[in-house]
Amino acid sequence: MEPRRVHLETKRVFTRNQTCFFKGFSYGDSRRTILDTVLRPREGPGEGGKPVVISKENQEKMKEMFKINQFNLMASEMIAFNRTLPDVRLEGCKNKLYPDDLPRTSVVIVFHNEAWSTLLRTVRSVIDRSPKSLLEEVVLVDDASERDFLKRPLEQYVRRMEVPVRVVRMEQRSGLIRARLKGASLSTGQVITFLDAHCECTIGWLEPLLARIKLDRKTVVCPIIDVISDDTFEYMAGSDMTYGGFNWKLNFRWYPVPQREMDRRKGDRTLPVRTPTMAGGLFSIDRDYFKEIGTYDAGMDIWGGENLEISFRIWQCGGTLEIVTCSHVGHVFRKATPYTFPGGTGQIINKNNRRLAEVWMDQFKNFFYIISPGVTKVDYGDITSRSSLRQKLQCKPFSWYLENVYPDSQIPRHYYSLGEIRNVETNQCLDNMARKENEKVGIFNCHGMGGNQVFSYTANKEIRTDDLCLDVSKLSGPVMMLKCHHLKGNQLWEYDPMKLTLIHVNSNQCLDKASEEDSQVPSVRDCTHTRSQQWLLRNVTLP
Ligand code: UD2
Ligand code: MN
Repeated sequence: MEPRRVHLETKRVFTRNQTCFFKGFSYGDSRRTILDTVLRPREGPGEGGKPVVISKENQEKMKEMFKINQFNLMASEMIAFNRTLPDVRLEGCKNKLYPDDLPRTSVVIVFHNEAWSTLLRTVRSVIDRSPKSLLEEVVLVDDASERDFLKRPLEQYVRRMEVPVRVVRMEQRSGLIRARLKGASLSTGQVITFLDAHCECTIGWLEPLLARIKLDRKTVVCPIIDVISDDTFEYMAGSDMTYGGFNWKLNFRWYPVPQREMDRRKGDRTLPVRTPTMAGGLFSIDRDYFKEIGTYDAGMDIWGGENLEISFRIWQCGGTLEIVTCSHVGHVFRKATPYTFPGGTGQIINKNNRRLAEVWMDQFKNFFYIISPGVTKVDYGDITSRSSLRQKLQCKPFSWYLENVYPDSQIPRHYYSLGEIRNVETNQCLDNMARKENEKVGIFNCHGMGGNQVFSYTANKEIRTDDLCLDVSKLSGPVMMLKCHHLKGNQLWEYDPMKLTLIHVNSNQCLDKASEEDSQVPSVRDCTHTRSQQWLLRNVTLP
């Protein structure tokens, strides 16, 4: 998963906390931390969320240690478990008042080979920054870790904490999905809050989450996920202007909150954002509702897919999924996974994704299948119980979700074609060449295998490959691949099914075969209606 774009807030934390405290607002047990901060501003490494600097002589050791968890373990070990953090909330969040009788929550944290310091800092921050009256317990689920310090030493350590902290063990490596199911089933709070094992909760994180659930038990809520740097452990506020989506490959992605959602909230950024998907790791849900909508798909292994699966399910089966912008929790985003995927990373993630596509996405699963060649060969096991769950709950079709929840989705609700775009003269196909955003689209011999040669000509007259759209901003090109903006403009193409031309409307030029200068990119030229400007939009059939 990629970290969301971050914006830095100035760190006026101490004065802000002080003001809040003396105004007498209730912050529960975080008061102790506030008092500490006010009376003795702490100076240690990482305090106030500042980055940790590792000395020159320790750089080699630091790099070695990084490999253990794929984050700067040395930095993490230097930081206090109860380090102070900036109050990154919007001003309008700081004096909101919440009902006294909020439901209590259990916090379930699953881990496999987590570092001691990140795990304990997660637990500490939960306990220090949650009002005791709202925190039922913390349940730590050890997914068959292979590190001795996570066995008895962990149990002994957490026994001394002021809130019950239970450690339960999976008998064998099960993956985060089944580990969370076990933690949920053994916990007792009215609400279940899931967190990853390398998080830090900030002041006031819990009340706004629970308040939404109290208002409507079918609302599932996520905090804004702030970024704890994997390099320095610096704490950086996440943006309230992005929400959760996904691309054709079924990767979770952050996208800008669209105007319609800003309008619905009348521009008030302190109100919760309705989000099409959740990142997966951090959310609160009413226990009975979690059960009612079918918890998780226990047929999913290790990692991946469960976040989109529960998101689709919540929306399609009558619930609501929100990002509560007044709640901030930090998470260490990593660039690589530190642990094994028994059976192969691709195999497992593809299996999980196939299960969610088969159960929830109806015919739109083809976008996933066609852009991921070979994935249809992956066995996804038995899904009958999940399909009958969908039946039983009378969940709405995926097209309803696209129409009503995610109209700005990367998967178009309506489209003319999904497949290759072939040049009549050269018989070559448009090809994204595995290039990235802001690069030129390519052209290459057609291979008929989908993947990089899959484009969709949508009802909005965009030519898309995944979340990128063909875009021309200069006369005579080049044709670039930019994030689709849904505003037509330079991304508007008119296909003439008789003449077979693809006209770029803004420049009034035609898509043409490769130019002399570069044989691997298509060109745009004045329309001459020659064969090199004719294109066949073919629906590729799945293997
Ligand atoms: C994100 C989510 C994560 C999960 C995942 C998709 C956030 C911040 N994180 O990936 O919660 O939804 O997407 O599946 O939204 N773990 C186990 N057993 C395993 C593997 C992992 O217990 O076999 C634990 C792991 O120690 C961690 C949690 O599951 O506490 C999530 O794993 P991750 O941190 O590697 O996932 P992340 O943040 O990349
Ligand atoms: Mn994580």
